[in-house]
Amino acid sequence: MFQPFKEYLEEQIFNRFDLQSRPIPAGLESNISDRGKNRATIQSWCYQCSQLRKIRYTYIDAGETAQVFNSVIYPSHNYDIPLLGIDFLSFGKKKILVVLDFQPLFRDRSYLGKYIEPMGEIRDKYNELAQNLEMKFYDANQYFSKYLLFAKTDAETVVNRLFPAYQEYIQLYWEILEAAQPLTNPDDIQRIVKAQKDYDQYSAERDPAHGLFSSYFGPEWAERFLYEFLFEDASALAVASTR
Ligand code: BLA
Repeated sequence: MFQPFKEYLEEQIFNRFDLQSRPIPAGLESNISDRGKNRATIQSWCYQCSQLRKIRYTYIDAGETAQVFNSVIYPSHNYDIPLLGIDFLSFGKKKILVVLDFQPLFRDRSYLGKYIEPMGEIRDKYNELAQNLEMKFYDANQYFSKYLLFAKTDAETVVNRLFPAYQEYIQLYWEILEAAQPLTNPDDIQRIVKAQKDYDQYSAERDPAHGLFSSYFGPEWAERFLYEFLFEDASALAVASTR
């Protein structure tokens, strides 16, 4: 279902950047859960280049039961620009949830004006994908922008509307990256290191996929996948007792 989205992202990053593979901890690159007819596979890829320190994406294929494409692009620490966040989920073909955003690291007006306002024009073309749904796991005011695409939708809309919207958001993301002035002051760079780390901590603690990973691949694998790969700058100790 989301394979063309993965291929588009790959085509973009391979052609635009001088990519190097970024290692994925042993055992976390892929996994297969075989419970009779409910076979599920998960596979992840990770790259880096001078402007982007971590480009990761994951595909879960459980046939009709579940298809997921999830990705986060982390800019290098000398760029203060938002992270690109993608979370497209389809369960049993009927329940399709899509989220796409430039995830802001800061919320002051000048930051939002510079990096989030430009999304508005695209967002306004895709009203049906911006449904103002309530968030149950996350806080919409942390690491989400007001122009995020967030919708419960159907397969036809995924093809006809989400795909062009996705391409436009990604193109705008490259434009913002290209226009961004690299930071040189060590204190400014440290501020980004901390903000990206806080994002990982927040995301690891709230990730609604923990249960999904755990049910397919077991709780130990799920915990490792979250803290050693997806959000590797988060510390697991802080939440060990809450799960
Ligand atoms: C929701 N994301 C979800 C849900 C799952 C995942 C299972 C709950 C769906 C439901 O309501 O039943 C799945 N999350 C994943 C997977 C990975 C993951 C498979 O991290 C990793 C491989 N989530 C992101 C990113 C964004 C994001 C980058 O990982 C930003 C665009 C958003 N996911 C997001 C939001 C929701 C969601 C906003 C709704 C959660 C809520 O209601 O609070």
